[in-house]
Amino acid sequence: MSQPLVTSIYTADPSAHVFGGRIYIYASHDIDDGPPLSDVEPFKGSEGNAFKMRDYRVLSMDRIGGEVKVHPPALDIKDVPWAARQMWAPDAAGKDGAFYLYFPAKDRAGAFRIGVATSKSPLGPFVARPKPIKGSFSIDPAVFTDDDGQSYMYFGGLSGGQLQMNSNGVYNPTAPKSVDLPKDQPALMPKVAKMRADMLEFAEPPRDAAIVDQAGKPLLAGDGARRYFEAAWMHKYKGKYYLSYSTGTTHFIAYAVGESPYGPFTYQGNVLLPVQGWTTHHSIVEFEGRWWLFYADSQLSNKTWLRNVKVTELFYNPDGTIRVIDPFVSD
Ligand code: FUB
Repeated sequence: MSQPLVTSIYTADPSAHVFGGRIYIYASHDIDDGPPLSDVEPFKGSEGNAFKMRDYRVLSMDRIGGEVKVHPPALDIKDVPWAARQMWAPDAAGKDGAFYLYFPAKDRAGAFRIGVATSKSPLGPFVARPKPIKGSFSIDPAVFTDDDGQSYMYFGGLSGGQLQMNSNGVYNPTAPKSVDLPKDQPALMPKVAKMRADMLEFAEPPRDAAIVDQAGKPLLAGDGARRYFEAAWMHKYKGKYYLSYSTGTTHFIAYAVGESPYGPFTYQGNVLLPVQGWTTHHSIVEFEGRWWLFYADSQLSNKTWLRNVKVTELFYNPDGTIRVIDPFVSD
């Protein structure tokens, strides 16, 4: 069983990247800040209220197994003009010597939006743009840059992540609170949008990144063990696009493979079996010719909202499928 990478603070939702030969992990910074936020206006209907994060901390290391440095706050909610609360799972990207931190937070109306902050260093401090990305909503941004230099953002999360409140791209806080659409309808899909060359805005309206079964049919809302819930991540392996994600209520990290960054993505199976705690969130990154799964569980606190990030090696089978990882079994 992998052990927490750091124990001095609680961290979750690790998005790992290699910049200049060093591994950087952009994580949620979990805090124990009293009881869950109350279910009152303007936040009525929101869930995930125990996750009250207010800043981001970056972890870094020069190799897997090496010393893990915990860096000072990279971005604090007080320095984000539009954000009111709940800085959830972030991601980062680097381009032409600049670094971009992407993050969801609730605005003053209680709607999750996705912001971007910039820095000359992968460690920050990052300076937030005054407004969220136009046309952004929901949570869990993951920015993938293809071999041709074009970047795409994948995002969205059900339930407390509000994907079901944004079905037309317009925030509707009175949308049914139920996690899923009717069971026999196609599930809500993660969203994908091309990023503008300056990495600060979408270059197009977000569209569905369809996850389909082997027959090419969209996964259904009632297919809880396979349908998308939150925590999208994109990586490329041998020319194919691997979209991995959390199934939320059933606690798997699953994956689906496509021929284009837009999909459709055909469901393949699981990457990671359920971890300790309710949430599961990951990233997959290549470092020096080996592949690594960064993930989080609640080993240190035994509380679902106080998590710790971990890493374990990920292996492909010769046919390109991923060997399933059981977090409670060491190799
Ligand atoms: O950390 C808060 C939320 O929990 C994330 O945004 C989700 O992916 C889940 O891990």
